[in-house]
Amino acid sequence: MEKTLVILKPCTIQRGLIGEIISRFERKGLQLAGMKMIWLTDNILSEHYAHLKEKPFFQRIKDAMSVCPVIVCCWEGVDAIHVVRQLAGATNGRNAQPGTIRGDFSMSVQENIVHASDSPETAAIELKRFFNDDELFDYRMNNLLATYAND
Ligand code: IDP
Repeated sequence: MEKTLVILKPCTIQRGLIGEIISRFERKGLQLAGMKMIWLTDNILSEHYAHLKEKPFFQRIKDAMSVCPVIVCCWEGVDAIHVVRQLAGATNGRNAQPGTIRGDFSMSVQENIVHASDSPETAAIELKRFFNDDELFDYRMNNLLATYAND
């Protein structure tokens, strides 16, 4: 099992898409291990986007990520990091495949709905960046199919 970080970006909050996007991950069969709303600071954004600090759009993405609070989530499942990246789609919403989150909801590179960790190493670092240990939960999902079989 893997855990991965997803951030619902300010564009998602502003467009009223929170439920729609969370539902994509839920319906896929990922398990929610943690979720909270936070306002990202310049410090945390500089750390989070350090790999882009030489890019001309570095300040612009930091500004865009702090126009309102974001929702950070931890999703868990087999191959969760890869599965969530596949669900998110290509970085540029205009290139992302229809059926992916970015492909269905974004016409932009910057305002592309979600952040998703891109490797096990990054996921471990990013989850620590945004969650304390006691904000992530291990629990068993009820096996509803087994329950239905007894109806
Ligand atoms: P990813 O989010 O698909 O992993 P990264 O290359 O890590 O892509 O870029 C992080 C974020 O920076 C993107 O999700 C996007 O919001 C923003 N970004 C990346 N490239 C550009 C660009 O060329 N112009 C504006 N924003 C960009």
